[in-house]
Amino acid sequence: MGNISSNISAFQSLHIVMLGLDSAGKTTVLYRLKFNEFVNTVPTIGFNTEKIKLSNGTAKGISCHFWDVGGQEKLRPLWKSYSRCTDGIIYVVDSVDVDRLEEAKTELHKVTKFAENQGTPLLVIANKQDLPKSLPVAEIEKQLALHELIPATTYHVQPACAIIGEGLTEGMDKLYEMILKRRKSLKQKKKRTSDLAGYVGR
Ligand SMILES: Nc1nc2c(ncn2[C@@H]2O[C@H](COP(=O)(O)OP(=O)(O)O)[C@@H](O)[C@H]2O)c(=O)[nH]1
Ligand SMILES: [Mg+2]
Repeated sequence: MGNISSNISAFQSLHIVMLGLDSAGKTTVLYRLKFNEFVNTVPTIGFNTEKIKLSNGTAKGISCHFWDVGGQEKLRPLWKSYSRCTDGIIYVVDSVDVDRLEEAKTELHKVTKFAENQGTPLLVIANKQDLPKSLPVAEIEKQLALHELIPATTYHVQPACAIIGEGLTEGMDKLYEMILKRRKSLKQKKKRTSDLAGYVGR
C-alpha cells in the first residue's frame, strides 16, 4: 500500500453510512468499533451517529463519522437521504436470516442505484458468522446478486461476528482501501478533464 494513507489527512473524517435490515447487527457493529467491546442494543428508532477514530489495521488513526440508520421497513425511506454522497456504505446482513435475504437484496440494489450513490464503495458485512447455520460468504454474495450491481460499484464481502468484533478490522481496511482508490481515480479524471479543457481552449 506504500504511503497511500497520507492521501487522507488525520483531521479529515470519512462519512460512512451503515444500512441493512432491522436486527442484522448494525448498531452492534457501531459500538464494537467505538468501544471495542460488546454493547447490548435495543432496536434503533431513527438513527445513531458516532465519530470514531479507527484503532486497528491499516486504517488505524483514520476518523470516521458513522451514521447507523434504523432498518425497519417504515424507516427505510430515510436511507436515501442518509446515504447521499457518503464516502462509503456498509451494508450489514444477518447470515442466518435466510428468509429475508431476498428482501435484503432488493433494498441493497435500490440504495446503490440512487444517482448520488453511484460509485460509492460498498462493504457488505456477512454478520453472525458465529451461529451454526450461518451461510458462507460465497452464498451471501450470490443471494444478494452482488455481481448484478451497477458496474461502478466496487464492493467487498466480509464475514464477521460483531459481538466479538471478528472481521471488522479487515472489513474497515478493505473499505478504506476502496475509498482511497476511488478518490485517486476521481482526481485523475478531474485532471484529465481540465487538461483537455486547457488543450481545447488553446
Ligand atoms: N450471534 C450473534 N448475534 C449478533 C451479532 N451481531 C449482532 N447480534 C445480535 O443481533 C441482535 C440485533 O442487533 P442490532 O445491532 O440491534 O441490529 P440492528 O437492528 O441492525 O442495529 C442483537 O440481539 C445482537 O446482540 C453476531 O455477530 N452474532
Ligand atoms: Mg440498530
